[in-house]
Amino acid sequence: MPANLPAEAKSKWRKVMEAKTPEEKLAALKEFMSAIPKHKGTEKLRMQITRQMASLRREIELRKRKKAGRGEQFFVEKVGDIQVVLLGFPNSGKTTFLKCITGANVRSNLSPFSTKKPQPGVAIWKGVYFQLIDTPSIMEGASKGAFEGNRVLALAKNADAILLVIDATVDPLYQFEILRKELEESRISLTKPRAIVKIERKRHGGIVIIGNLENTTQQEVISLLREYGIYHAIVTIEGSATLDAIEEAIFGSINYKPTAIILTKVDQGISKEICEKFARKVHPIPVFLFSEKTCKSFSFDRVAEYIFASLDLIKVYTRNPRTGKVEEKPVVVKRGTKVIEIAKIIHSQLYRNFKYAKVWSTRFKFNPQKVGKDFVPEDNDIVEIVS
Ligand SMILES: Nc1nc2c(ncn2[C@@H]2O[C@H](COP(=O)(O)OP(=O)(O)OP(=O)(O)O)[C@@H](O)[C@H]2O)c(=O)[nH]1
Ligand SMILES: [Mg+2]
Repeated sequence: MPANLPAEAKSKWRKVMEAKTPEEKLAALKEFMSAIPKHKGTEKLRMQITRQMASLRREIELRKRKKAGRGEQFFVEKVGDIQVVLLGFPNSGKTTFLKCITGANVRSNLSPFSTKKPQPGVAIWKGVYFQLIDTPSIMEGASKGAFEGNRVLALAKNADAILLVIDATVDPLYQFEILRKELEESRISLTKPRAIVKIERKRHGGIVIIGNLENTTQQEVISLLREYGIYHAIVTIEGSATLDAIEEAIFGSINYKPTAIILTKVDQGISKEICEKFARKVHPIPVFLFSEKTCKSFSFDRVAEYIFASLDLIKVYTRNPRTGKVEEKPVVVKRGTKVIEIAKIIHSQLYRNFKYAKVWSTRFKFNPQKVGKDFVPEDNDIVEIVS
C-alpha cells in the first residue's frame, strides 16, 4: 500500500537527508515522524522510522561509551570468499554447528546465551573459502535492541549470506517466523524480492534510472524523487520496480541475503514427517538436517553449493603460463565478470599488460580458445592471461 505522504512530511524528509550528525538526524527523524499521518498505508514506514531512530540512539550511546573506553569490537572482517553468519535462538546449536563444520576452537554449552561475541571459522568447498560466523543468540525484539540483538543483525547485514540455526525440538516454525520478522525489520529479506532498488544520491547529473519499471514511467519516478528533495541520483533496479518499491527505497534499500536453514537436534526423536512438514512451511528456503551425534557425516557441500548459486557467483581457475599449472584455488567472481577484470584481481601488472587470454571450457569444441579482454568466463572455466 503506498504511503501517500503529505507535502509537509516530504519536506521534513529533506531535513533528514540534509542532517550531518547522528544527533541532527535523530532530531530530524522525530520531526518527520510527527508529520506522518497514522493509517494502514504508513504503518511499515512508521515502524521503519522508529527502528532508524532506535539505531541512531544506540549509535550515539555507543560513541559515548567508546569515548569512555568501554566500546567492544563486534564487527568481523571478511576473510575468504563468502561470509556467512549463523543466526538463531539461545541454545539452538549455532556454536556446535560451527565447531563441527569448521573445527573452530569454540565451546558449546547447555546454558543459553553462552556465546557472547561473534566467532569465525572456515569451511572450504571446491577451493571456495566460506567464513562462517557464530553469533550470540537473538530473540524477539532483537531489531529493537533486545539482548544487543541489533548488533548481531548488523553482522547479518554485512555478511553475504545467512544460515538460520533452528532447534527442531522446540517449535521450529515459531523460531523461523521470529527470526524472519526481526530480519525483515532490519531491512533484510531472506527471499529474493521482485525488485532490488538502490538510490545513490549525486551532486549533479539529474536522475538516471537504470533498470526496468513496472506500471510507472521514468517521469513519475523523477517527480516522486523531487518531492523528497532528490534532484540528482542514480537509481539502479534489479528486477522490475513499481513506484511503491521506489518510494520504499527512498527510506533505505532492502538487502537480500541468500538464506538456508540448519535444523538441529533431529536426533532427539524428531520424525521425518515433522522435518518435511517444516520444510514445506518455509519453502522456498532450503532446510538441511543436522545432528551433533552424526555431525561428521553432515555434508556442508550441499549448503555451500546452494549459497554459492544463490549469490550468482562463478569459480574461475587460473593457469600459470610458464608452468602450465592450474591453481587449485579458484578466483570467485560475480557471474558476468569480464576476463580483464579477473586479470586485475590476480595482479595489477597482468591487467596493465593484458594482451589476450586463453580459455579452457567444457562448452568449447576446441580447447583452448584465444579471447579478448571483454570475454566473459563461466563457472569452472580455466583462464590463462597472456601479457
Ligand atoms: N542432541 C543434540 N544436542 C545438540 C545438537 N546441537 C547442539 N546440541 C546441544 O545443545 C546445547 C546448546 O548448543 P550450542 O551449540 O551451545 O547452542 P548455541 O546456539 O550456540 O547457544 P548459545 O550460544 O548459548 O545461545 C549444547 O549442549 C549442545 O551439545 C544436536 O544436533 N543434537
Ligand atoms: Mg553459542
